[in-house]
Amino acid sequence: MLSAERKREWDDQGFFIIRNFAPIEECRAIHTRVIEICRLNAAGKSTPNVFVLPEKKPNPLARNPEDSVGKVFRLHRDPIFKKLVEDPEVVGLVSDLIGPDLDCFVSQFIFKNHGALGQPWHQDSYYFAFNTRPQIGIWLAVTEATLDNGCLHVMPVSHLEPVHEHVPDRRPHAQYGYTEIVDYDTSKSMPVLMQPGDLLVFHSHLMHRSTDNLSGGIRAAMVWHYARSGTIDQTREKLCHRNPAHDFMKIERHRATED
Ligand SMILES: O=C(O)CCC(=O)C(=O)O
Repeated sequence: MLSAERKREWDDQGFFIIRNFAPIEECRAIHTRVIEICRLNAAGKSTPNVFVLPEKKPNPLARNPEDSVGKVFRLHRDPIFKKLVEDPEVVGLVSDLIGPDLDCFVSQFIFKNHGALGQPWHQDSYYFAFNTRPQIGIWLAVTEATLDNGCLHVMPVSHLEPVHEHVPDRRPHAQYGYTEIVDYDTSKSMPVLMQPGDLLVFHSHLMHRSTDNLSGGIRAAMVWHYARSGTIDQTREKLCHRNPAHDFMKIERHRATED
């Protein structure tokens, strides 16, 4: 399923983009469901397995509960998101990269509301203390992602780097857990401008960041990660804490023709 061109991009750059992967209706349905989860959460009704992380920076334009949410984690057992992470095309591509048996172990909807800070330069593997590598990240644009509203920026070829030291992000209002790479020249990075439904596939050593949302609207994305099945989460042993965002779920394979 992985074309020779995408395989080359993967090997050479550490990522590739699939334009128009998801129809706009699917992006809207995802967004609607996550808003519903935020509103239920604000009313004291939690959704099984899911947790909602407030945005650290107050949003002066906030009207509804979701306007003050940063991220919603552990969505991949909820039916609409399960269907997404088990999408045969994505699973096929990822299988070609890391093997046929996969787990999805983390998923998050990122609101990035007006004014929210971006996430500084990092490698996702820094956060994944596992016994297998790489993990594969999927970043689906739910809204447009622009320079103004805080799109991702990637550093091509940095997937060949080891995991660098990450120092705490000390900006006021930095989101919980943000850390930063400061020992690598990222001046040749490139922005990843996306339309709703575009999808980025990236290596867990690829250095990437996002910038602040300077626009009046939101820049929403659905992000999830795959590891080889049987991967052991060593977060507790190596980092002396549990990562509450991790939730390993075996991916069921569906034929591409099935709905
Ligand atoms: O979408 C963003 O603003 C940052 C996402 C990111 O860097 C990540 O999920 O690792």
